[in-house]
Amino acid sequence: MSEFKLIPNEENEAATARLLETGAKVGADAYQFRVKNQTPHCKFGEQGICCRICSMGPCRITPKAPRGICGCDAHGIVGRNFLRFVAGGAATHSDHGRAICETLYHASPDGAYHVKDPDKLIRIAKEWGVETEGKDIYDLAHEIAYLALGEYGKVFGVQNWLSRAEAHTQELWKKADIEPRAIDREVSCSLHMTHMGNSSLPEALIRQSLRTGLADGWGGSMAGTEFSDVMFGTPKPIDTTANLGVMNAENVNIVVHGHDPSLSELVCDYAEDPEMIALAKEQGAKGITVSGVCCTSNEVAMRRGIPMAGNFLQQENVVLTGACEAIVVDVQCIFPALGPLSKCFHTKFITTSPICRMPDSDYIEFSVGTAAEKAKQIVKTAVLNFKNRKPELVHIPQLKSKATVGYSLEAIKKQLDTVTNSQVDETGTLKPLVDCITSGVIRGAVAMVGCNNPKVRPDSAHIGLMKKLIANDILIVASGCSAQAAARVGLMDKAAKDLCGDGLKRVCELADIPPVLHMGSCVDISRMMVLVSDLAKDAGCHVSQLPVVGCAPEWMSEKAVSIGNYVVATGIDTFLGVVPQVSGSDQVTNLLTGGIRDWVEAAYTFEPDIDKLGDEMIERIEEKRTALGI
Ligand code: CUV
Ligand code: SF4
Repeated sequence: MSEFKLIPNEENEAATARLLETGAKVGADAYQFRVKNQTPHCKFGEQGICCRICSMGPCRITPKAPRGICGCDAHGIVGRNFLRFVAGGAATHSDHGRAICETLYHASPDGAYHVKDPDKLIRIAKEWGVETEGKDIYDLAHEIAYLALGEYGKVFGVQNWLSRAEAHTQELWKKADIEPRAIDREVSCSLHMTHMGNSSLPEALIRQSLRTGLADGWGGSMAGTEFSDVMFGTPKPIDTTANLGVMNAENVNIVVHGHDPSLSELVCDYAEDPEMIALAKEQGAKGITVSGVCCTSNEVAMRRGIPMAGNFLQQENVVLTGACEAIVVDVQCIFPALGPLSKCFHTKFITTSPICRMPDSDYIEFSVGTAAEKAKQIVKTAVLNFKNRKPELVHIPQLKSKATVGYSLEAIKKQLDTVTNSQVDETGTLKPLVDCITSGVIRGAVAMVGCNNPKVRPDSAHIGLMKKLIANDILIVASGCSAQAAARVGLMDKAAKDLCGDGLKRVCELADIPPVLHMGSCVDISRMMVLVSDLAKDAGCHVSQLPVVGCAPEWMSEKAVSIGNYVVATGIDTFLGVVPQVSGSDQVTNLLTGGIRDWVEAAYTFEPDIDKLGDEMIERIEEKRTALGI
């Protein structure tokens, strides 16, 4: 009998309820209340049939008014809205990637940013046909960073990294005319196509949506992942802890939130500085605890074992503990609510990026040139704020799980090698995994990704699906807030093997891995794209034939839809638990859930019933196995 127990969702929910009691004492607002004020949502918006891209409108489609003033029908309006949604997401991820490239361009041996993984840099240089022999590693870093920045605006040609895809995938992209050109061009072209009086043909709009998604996944996000690894190290398995109990009532608590590791890495560095720790002790604290929220948390957890306080919908909770000296943010997925909320407590809400300016925050602008000095200022501000804490408001829920994280593709290959003791080259092989899948010891794999969303009982879909899948011998790779949902209940504890079917359990024991592998932040879904491509190459089949699917059961952001598009366009069936705002057009819906299969051999399934969603994924995996004859 298994002795291992996950933290039940009820306990997490009780912890949130208790935190909201503290909030009530100080007059704090919270998303749970704002959801009530915003429901029911606008029906036109929900179905995607409101158009406000020109000032003859806004126009809304109804049975009595089937066309906007310009004559655009529901299909054109829904398709344009969808494409704009994708463009927003692709722009966001890719701009994050660009910031990483810029940081690398300024890396220097005596500066704040270094080349920690020179081997990876050299591998990329060889891939891109850049001479490496006899070059200083920093000169090479600057050269590659310059080329990478050029990918955003390259004049002709398509994204460099498309060549990593399996050959058949590349052919499909070419045939469907969705190979992404310059990253910025695809985003810009999407805005152009959706301007008043341009495309209203669903097929053209969805084709561009896929292309723009690919510019993200195989362009901007991949740059974010690869060059973060070059500078901060390629993740390797590392132990950490997760859930709100990682905050420490006796310490100064700094919470990092956002996406760009350039900020959080340095904050972590300074929090370890003896001078800062001494200062914290002078203030009456025992030390300094840095923990994370959202993707920035994934970044520093994977590389340094920094504990994960929570995911997207936990961001208000960390402030509600009354024990957060500073919540330090860079870009993306940050609630503007943190401003007013932090004012109800002693918490400093520190914004740092010109991309993300918010009222009621302390703005400490962070840039490559001033990084070290600003990171120190941020840590110091937090430490000096400890004395302002109101002890009567402090309550940290005592929930904490163990997690092993850091499964980059390189790390997965290495871990598999330890099982087979095979002698492989520096980049390794996925053959042992192929063998496990072929023999049926593992039935397949699911990439669990994306946010949480108050439209779903937070994290219940992530956790429920993962439990069901691993019990059915399906391996999970996870990223983003999905990964954090898993970590905070214990699914990334190696002991969680006890919750698996016999086959997966054996693999977990042999390979010494948890059944849910943490592959990183949302930009790191690019790691998963290379993983499936390599898997297909090693298995000698196409990506679309692999018993592998993608799932974002609680997604909410534009970025998530951009991700969905590149996952599908890479040949992986993708299952969404929150229906995108396209239901107002059967043509667009049919394309996304079926028609695009003719182009990319994969499509979406929308299913808000989470149990059914799980069943359908398992069914799809088994269908693919049958088709392969395994
Ligand atoms: Ni980038 S996009 S809430 S932090 S996964 Fe988390 Fe991940 Fe969604 Fe945002
Ligand atoms: Fe209305 Fe057409 Fe203008 Fe959209 S583009 S707001 S449908 S007139």
